[in-house]
Amino acid sequence: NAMLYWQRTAFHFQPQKNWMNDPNGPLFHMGWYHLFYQYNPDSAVWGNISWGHAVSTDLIHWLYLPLALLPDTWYDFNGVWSGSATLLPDGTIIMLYTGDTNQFVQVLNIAYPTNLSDPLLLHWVKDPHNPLLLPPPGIGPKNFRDPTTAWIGPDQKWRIILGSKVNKTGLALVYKTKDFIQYELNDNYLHEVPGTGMWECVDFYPVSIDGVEGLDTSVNGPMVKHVLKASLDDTKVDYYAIGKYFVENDTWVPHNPNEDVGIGLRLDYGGIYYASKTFYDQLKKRRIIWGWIRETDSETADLKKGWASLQTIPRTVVFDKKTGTNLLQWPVQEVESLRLSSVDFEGVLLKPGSILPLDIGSAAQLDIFGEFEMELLTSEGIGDNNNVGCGGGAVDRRAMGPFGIVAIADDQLSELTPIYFSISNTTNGTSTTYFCVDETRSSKAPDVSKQVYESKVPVFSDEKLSTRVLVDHSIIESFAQGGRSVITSRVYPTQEVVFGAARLFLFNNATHINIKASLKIWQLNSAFIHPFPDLIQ
Ligand code: DQQ
Repeated sequence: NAMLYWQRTAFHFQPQKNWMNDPNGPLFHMGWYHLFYQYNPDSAVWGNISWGHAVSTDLIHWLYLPLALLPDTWYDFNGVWSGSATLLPDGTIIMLYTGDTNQFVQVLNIAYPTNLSDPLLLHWVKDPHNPLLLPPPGIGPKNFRDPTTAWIGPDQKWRIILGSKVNKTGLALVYKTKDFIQYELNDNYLHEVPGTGMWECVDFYPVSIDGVEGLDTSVNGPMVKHVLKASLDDTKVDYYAIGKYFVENDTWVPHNPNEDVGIGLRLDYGGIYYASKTFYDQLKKRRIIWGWIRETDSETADLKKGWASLQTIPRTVVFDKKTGTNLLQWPVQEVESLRLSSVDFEGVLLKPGSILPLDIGSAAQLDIFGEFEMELLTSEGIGDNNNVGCGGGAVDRRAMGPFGIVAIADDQLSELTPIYFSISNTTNGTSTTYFCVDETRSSKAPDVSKQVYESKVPVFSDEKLSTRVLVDHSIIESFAQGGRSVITSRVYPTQEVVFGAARLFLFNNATHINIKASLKIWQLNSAFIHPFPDLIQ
């Protein structure tokens, strides 16, 4: 079926076939980036969870390797669930992971590569001491999972956190260890937030407030802030907060209690981004974040396609020094190696109520940079609409929005996905900028979930509105203001796009402003993502 074939991506990581979810244990070793992932070897739906494994020298082109870990012992019989890698100073690689036992109890396990001088880390062994930890008193057997990368304190003990909950309070348990076999549980939680429910895939790492480089996980000091991230099981959303880590008692406090973990900032406002995980890339001195993007079509469609889920383009993550309140995420620079020809558009005028095709040929694989300048035509009848946000989508007509890009559209505009800004206006002169993606007309298929995704994005008076958009068949990753806000969405166009061509447009549905748009658009090549030659699964 051509439609299902078209939806497979060209430069996003996905397995050859079957189901994938969380990214696991990312690391860099002897010239290779390793990505492990939750994988069902047998079907395009969740189950039989094993660790898939792939390697890359540039985070873009990938070679599939044989599965790294299988659910083949009593302590992970119901699944080799999520976990993280720690690289020790002596070169040892520690892989901590969650086992779901034959009794459906969540436990902590450890595995190691059998041969550290193998750059591919092909063979993994589970330690005979497994399981290392069972849920402690007061923690339910199904609420104890997803160990982080470890960091070392001044007492030379390593720390890890695991996600859990007590009643409806989401929390992170801290364990200390010297040898990764024996652990002591801290009396204090690292942090807890009432009402947020079970915390999955917690992540905890330092960011520099003055430097440009990423920080290895154990770095601390006055010029460092710590990010705590939790994936909320109840709502399936990844939330983070920035705060201070107190190593004396292993607690963390958010800088802004109103933007605590689970109630404030999100890593991605697309609502289908989950279970993200960072790692420190010691080669290029940067911190990189991976996130799992699920399908929004039906399970029946996934079974027909024979695959489900993607990983995002790996993104660098740094502290936003300008706002001082959020992270900035940006596609790793290696994605630029896929660029082919480019087209520039300078100062394209978009009058109120206009839509304009961009003559760039096919628009299924693109790297788009767009800048938008607003010219107020009249302030007459501009009104006060501070709380409408992204509203009902791109068809809204408001004083200062929406305007932006239309991706994965057909010539007749029967299917289309607008990525846009919309500015709220108040009579007292304050305004809020919203960055949005409208999926409501992205597909004629009846069994696809189609949302309007909304985020608020800080914009300074010396800044133009800017966006970068990566288009790859059924996924669109959109970044605003240098990565202050990110929205990932999935699109499943039907006949016209698939059998004609995907097109790109600009639009301005605002009533009181002209838009001047400047764009640079690259066609992107496909990445090479194949089985490692001569290695049979
Ligand atoms: N996925 C894993 C768990 C984790 C969840 C199981 C998050 O370890 O909590 O596949 O998506």
